[in-house]
Amino acid sequence: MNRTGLFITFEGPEGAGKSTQISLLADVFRQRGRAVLTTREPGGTPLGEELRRLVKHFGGPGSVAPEAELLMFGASRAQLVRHVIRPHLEQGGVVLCDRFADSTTVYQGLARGLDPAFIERLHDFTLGDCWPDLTFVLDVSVETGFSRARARSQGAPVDRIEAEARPFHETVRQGFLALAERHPERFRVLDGEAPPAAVHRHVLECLDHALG
Ligand code: Z5A
Repeated sequence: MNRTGLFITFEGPEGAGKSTQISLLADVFRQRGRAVLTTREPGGTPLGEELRRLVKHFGGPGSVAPEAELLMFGASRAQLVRHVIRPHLEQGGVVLCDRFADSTTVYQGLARGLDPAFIERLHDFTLGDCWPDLTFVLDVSVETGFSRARARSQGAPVDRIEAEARPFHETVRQGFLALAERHPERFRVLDGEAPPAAVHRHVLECLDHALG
Protein backbone atom coordinates (compact mmCIF):
# COMPACT_ATOMS: atom_id res chain seq x y z
CA MET A 1 0.00 0.00 0.00
CA ASN A 2 1.43 3.35 -1.03
CA ARG A 3 0.44 5.59 1.82
CA THR A 4 1.61 8.85 3.29
CA GLY A 5 -1.08 9.30 5.94
CA LEU A 6 -1.15 8.52 9.62
CA PHE A 7 -3.35 5.80 11.09
CA ILE A 8 -4.06 5.85 14.83
CA THR A 9 -6.41 3.55 16.72
CA PHE A 10 -7.81 3.66 20.25
CA GLU A 11 -8.54 0.46 22.13
CA GLY A 12 -9.47 -0.64 25.63
CA PRO A 13 -12.34 -1.97 27.69
CA GLU A 14 -15.77 -0.41 27.37
CA GLY A 15 -16.13 3.06 28.82
CA ALA A 16 -12.36 3.62 28.60
CA GLY A 17 -12.77 7.10 27.12
CA LYS A 18 -11.83 6.32 23.51
CA SER A 19 -14.45 8.52 21.83
CA THR A 20 -13.60 11.39 24.18
CA GLN A 21 -9.89 11.21 23.32
CA ILE A 22 -10.50 10.80 19.59
CA SER A 23 -12.55 13.97 19.53
CA LEU A 24 -9.86 15.94 21.43
CA LEU A 25 -7.09 14.60 19.21
CA ALA A 26 -9.02 15.30 16.01
CA ASP A 27 -9.24 18.97 17.04
CA VAL A 28 -5.47 19.10 17.49
CA PHE A 29 -4.79 17.63 14.05
CA ARG A 30 -7.28 20.04 12.47
CA GLN A 31 -5.55 22.97 14.15
CA ARG A 32 -2.29 21.64 12.69
CA GLY A 33 -3.89 21.77 9.24
CA ARG A 34 -4.21 18.01 8.70
CA ALA A 35 -7.19 16.35 6.97
CA VAL A 36 -8.61 14.20 9.76
CA LEU A 37 -11.11 11.42 9.45
CA THR A 38 -12.63 9.92 12.58
CA THR A 39 -14.40 6.60 12.36
CA ARG A 40 -15.38 3.61 14.44
CA GLU A 41 -15.67 -0.14 14.53
CA PRO A 42 -17.87 -1.89 13.97
CA GLY A 43 -19.35 0.66 11.59
CA GLY A 44 -18.01 3.63 9.68
CA THR A 45 -19.66 2.71 6.36
CA PRO A 46 -23.34 2.18 5.49
CA LEU A 47 -22.78 -1.59 5.41
CA GLY A 48 -20.68 -1.47 8.57
CA GLU A 49 -23.35 0.48 10.46
CA GLU A 50 -25.95 -2.18 9.52
CA LEU A 51 -23.56 -4.87 10.77
CA ARG A 52 -22.96 -2.82 13.93
CA ARG A 53 -26.67 -2.80 14.68
CA LEU A 54 -26.88 -6.56 14.12
CA VAL A 55 -23.79 -7.57 16.02
CA LYS A 56 -24.67 -5.40 19.02
CA HIS A 57 -28.43 -5.75 19.16
CA PHE A 58 -29.53 -8.87 17.29
CA GLY A 59 -32.69 -9.91 19.10
CA GLY A 60 -34.12 -12.56 16.80
CA PRO A 61 -34.52 -16.22 17.76
CA GLY A 62 -31.33 -18.10 18.67
CA SER A 63 -28.13 -16.61 20.01
CA VAL A 64 -25.33 -15.24 17.82
CA ALA A 65 -22.66 -17.93 17.39
CA PRO A 66 -19.17 -16.64 18.25
CA GLU A 67 -18.03 -17.66 14.75
CA ALA A 68 -20.80 -15.58 13.18
CA GLU A 69 -19.93 -12.65 15.45
CA LEU A 70 -16.27 -12.87 14.36
CA LEU A 71 -17.18 -12.78 10.69
CA MET A 72 -19.53 -9.81 11.16
CA PHE A 73 -16.70 -7.80 12.72
CA GLY A 74 -14.43 -8.97 9.87
CA ALA A 75 -16.96 -7.96 7.20
CA SER A 76 -17.42 -4.51 8.72
CA ARG A 77 -13.65 -4.01 8.84
CA ALA A 78 -13.01 -5.22 5.26
CA GLN A 79 -15.52 -2.64 4.04
CA LEU A 80 -14.15 0.17 6.23
CA VAL A 81 -10.55 -0.45 5.19
CA ARG A 82 -11.30 -0.49 1.46
CA HIS A 83 -13.91 2.27 1.26
CA VAL A 84 -12.76 4.70 3.93
CA ILE A 85 -9.46 4.14 5.71
CA ARG A 86 -7.13 3.18 2.87
CA PRO A 87 -8.31 5.92 0.46
CA HIS A 88 -7.88 8.58 3.15
CA LEU A 89 -4.39 7.35 4.08
CA GLU A 90 -3.37 7.22 0.43
CA GLN A 91 -4.25 10.91 0.17
CA GLY A 92 -2.02 11.72 3.13
CA GLY A 93 -4.79 12.17 5.69
CA VAL A 94 -4.97 11.23 9.35
CA VAL A 95 -7.37 8.45 10.38
CA LEU A 96 -8.46 8.11 14.01
CA CYS A 97 -10.41 4.92 14.59
CA ASP A 98 -12.38 3.90 17.68
CA ARG A 99 -11.44 0.19 17.94
CA PHE A 100 -9.93 -1.91 15.14
CA ALA A 101 -8.46 -5.37 14.56
CA ASP A 102 -6.95 -5.59 18.07
CA SER A 103 -10.49 -5.63 19.47
CA THR A 104 -11.18 -8.78 17.46
CA THR A 105 -7.95 -10.38 18.67
CA VAL A 106 -8.96 -9.68 22.26
CA TYR A 107 -12.79 -9.97 22.33
CA GLN A 108 -13.32 -12.83 19.87
CA GLY A 109 -9.90 -14.49 20.31
CA LEU A 110 -9.21 -14.30 24.02
CA ALA A 111 -12.60 -13.62 25.58
CA ARG A 112 -14.71 -15.81 23.24
CA GLY A 113 -11.92 -18.36 22.86
CA LEU A 114 -11.84 -18.56 19.05
CA ASP A 115 -8.72 -19.85 17.28
CA PRO A 116 -6.04 -17.10 17.37
CA ALA A 117 -4.30 -18.46 14.25
CA PHE A 118 -7.54 -18.20 12.29
CA ILE A 119 -8.05 -14.65 13.55
CA GLU A 120 -4.54 -13.73 12.36
CA ARG A 121 -5.40 -15.09 8.91
CA LEU A 122 -8.67 -13.17 8.97
CA HIS A 123 -6.71 -9.99 9.75
CA ASP A 124 -4.43 -10.70 6.75
CA PHE A 125 -7.52 -11.11 4.60
CA THR A 126 -9.47 -8.08 5.84
CA LEU A 127 -6.58 -5.60 6.35
CA GLY A 128 -3.66 -6.71 4.25
CA ASP A 129 -0.94 -4.32 5.33
CA CYS A 130 -3.31 -1.65 6.61
CA TRP A 131 -2.25 -1.89 10.26
CA PRO A 132 -2.29 1.23 12.46
CA ASP A 133 0.91 3.21 12.89
CA LEU A 134 0.11 3.75 16.55
CA THR A 135 -2.44 2.23 18.93
CA PHE A 136 -3.42 3.71 22.28
CA VAL A 137 -4.82 1.37 24.89
CA LEU A 138 -6.77 3.35 27.47
CA ASP A 139 -6.64 1.15 30.53
CA VAL A 140 -9.49 1.31 33.05
CA SER A 141 -10.72 -1.16 35.63
CA VAL A 142 -13.83 -3.16 34.81
CA GLU A 143 -15.65 -1.28 37.60
CA THR A 144 -14.79 2.10 36.12
CA GLY A 145 -15.78 1.01 32.60
CA PHE A 146 -19.07 -0.44 33.85
CA SER A 147 -19.96 2.58 35.91
CA ARG A 148 -19.20 5.00 33.05
CA ALA A 149 -21.22 2.92 30.59
CA ARG A 150 -24.11 2.41 33.02
CA ALA A 151 -24.22 6.11 33.88
CA ARG A 152 -24.71 6.77 30.19
CA SER A 153 -27.44 4.16 29.75
CA GLN A 154 -29.14 4.80 33.09
CA GLY A 155 -28.35 1.38 34.52
CA ALA A 156 -29.09 -1.10 31.72
CA PRO A 157 -26.48 -2.87 29.57
CA VAL A 158 -26.86 -1.35 26.11
CA ASP A 159 -25.79 -4.29 23.94
CA ARG A 160 -25.09 -8.03 23.85
CA ILE A 161 -21.35 -7.72 24.37
CA GLU A 162 -21.57 -5.15 27.13
CA ALA A 163 -24.01 -7.49 28.91
CA GLU A 164 -21.33 -10.22 29.24
CA ALA A 165 -20.32 -11.08 32.80
CA ARG A 166 -17.46 -9.49 34.67
CA PRO A 167 -14.81 -12.26 33.99
CA PHE A 168 -15.31 -11.72 30.23
CA HIS A 169 -14.51 -8.01 30.62
CA GLU A 170 -11.57 -8.74 32.94
CA THR A 171 -10.15 -11.05 30.23
CA VAL A 172 -10.60 -8.22 27.74
CA ARG A 173 -8.73 -5.76 29.93
CA GLN A 174 -5.83 -8.17 30.55
CA GLY A 175 -5.84 -9.14 26.86
CA PHE A 176 -5.22 -5.58 25.72
CA LEU A 177 -2.39 -5.17 28.24
CA ALA A 178 -0.77 -8.42 27.09
CA LEU A 179 -1.10 -7.47 23.41
CA ALA A 180 0.50 -4.09 24.11
CA GLU A 181 3.38 -5.79 25.88
CA ARG A 182 3.95 -8.07 22.87
CA HIS A 183 4.05 -5.15 20.41
CA PRO A 184 5.66 -2.21 22.22
CA GLU A 185 6.64 -0.57 18.91
CA ARG A 186 3.00 0.07 18.02
CA PHE A 187 1.15 0.24 21.36
CA ARG A 188 1.11 2.87 24.08
CA VAL A 189 -0.81 2.08 27.27
CA LEU A 190 -2.24 5.08 29.10
CA ASP A 191 -4.06 5.36 32.41
CA GLY A 192 -7.66 5.88 31.33
CA GLU A 193 -8.71 6.63 34.92
CA ALA A 194 -6.92 9.98 34.84
CA PRO A 195 -9.05 13.04 34.04
CA PRO A 196 -9.77 13.49 30.30
CA ALA A 197 -7.43 16.50 29.98
CA ALA A 198 -4.55 14.56 31.55
CA VAL A 199 -5.14 11.56 29.25
CA HIS A 200 -5.19 13.94 26.29
CA ARG A 201 -1.86 15.45 27.38
CA HIS A 202 -0.32 11.96 27.55
CA VAL A 203 -1.68 11.12 24.10
CA LEU A 204 -0.04 14.25 22.66
CA GLU A 205 3.26 13.52 24.42
CA CYS A 206 3.34 9.96 23.02
CA LEU A 207 2.43 11.20 19.59
CA ASP A 208 5.00 13.97 19.47
CA HIS A 209 7.61 11.50 20.68
CA ALA A 210 6.59 8.84 18.13
CA LEU A 211 6.52 11.32 15.25
CA GLY A 212 9.73 13.03 16.30
N1 Z5A B 1 -16.12 -5.39 19.61
C1 Z5A B 1 -15.73 -6.71 19.48
O1 Z5A B 1 -16.16 -7.56 20.25
N2 Z5A B 1 -14.88 -7.06 18.46
C2 Z5A B 1 -14.41 -6.16 17.57
O2 Z5A B 1 -13.65 -6.51 16.66
C3 Z5A B 1 -14.82 -4.77 17.72
C4 Z5A B 1 -15.67 -4.45 18.74
C5 Z5A B 1 -14.33 -3.75 16.75
C6 Z5A B 1 -18.61 -1.92 20.44
O3 Z5A B 1 -19.32 -1.16 21.33
C7 Z5A B 1 -18.57 -3.30 21.05
O4 Z5A B 1 -18.08 -4.22 20.10
C8 Z5A B 1 -17.62 -3.32 22.22
C9 Z5A B 1 -16.46 -4.21 21.79
C10 Z5A B 1 -17.05 -5.02 20.68
N3 Z5A B 1 -18.31 -3.92 23.31
N4 Z5A B 1 -18.01 -3.87 24.50
N5 Z5A B 1 -17.90 -3.88 25.60
P1 Z5A B 1 -19.34 0.40 21.37
O5 Z5A B 1 -18.60 0.97 20.21
O6 Z5A B 1 -20.76 0.80 21.57
O7 Z5A B 1 -18.68 0.69 22.77
P2 Z5A B 1 -17.19 0.71 23.26
O8 Z5A B 1 -16.23 0.63 22.14
O9 Z5A B 1 -17.05 -0.33 24.33
O10 Z5A B 1 -16.98 2.16 23.81
P3 Z5A B 1 -17.85 3.04 24.75
O11 Z5A B 1 -18.49 2.27 25.87
O12 Z5A B 1 -18.76 3.82 23.86
O13 Z5A B 1 -16.83 3.95 25.48
P4 Z5A B 1 -15.58 4.87 25.05
O14 Z5A B 1 -15.72 5.42 23.68
O15 Z5A B 1 -14.31 4.15 25.34
O16 Z5A B 1 -15.71 6.04 26.09
P5 Z5A B 1 -16.37 7.51 25.98
O17 Z5A B 1 -17.66 7.42 25.21
O18 Z5A B 1 -15.35 8.46 25.54
O19 Z5A B 1 -16.64 7.76 27.51
C11 Z5A B 1 -17.60 7.03 28.22
C12 Z5A B 1 -18.13 7.93 29.38
O20 Z5A B 1 -17.07 8.19 30.29
C13 Z5A B 1 -18.63 9.30 28.89
O21 Z5A B 1 -19.70 9.66 29.71
C14 Z5A B 1 -17.43 10.22 29.12
O22 Z5A B 1 -17.80 11.54 29.36
C15 Z5A B 1 -16.80 9.60 30.35
N6 Z5A B 1 -15.32 9.72 30.34
C16 Z5A B 1 -14.49 9.61 29.27
N7 Z5A B 1 -13.20 9.75 29.65
C17 Z5A B 1 -13.22 9.95 30.98
C18 Z5A B 1 -12.18 10.15 31.95
N8 Z5A B 1 -10.89 10.16 31.60
N9 Z5A B 1 -12.55 10.33 33.25
C19 Z5A B 1 -13.87 10.30 33.61
N10 Z5A B 1 -14.90 10.10 32.73
C20 Z5A B 1 -14.57 9.93 31.44
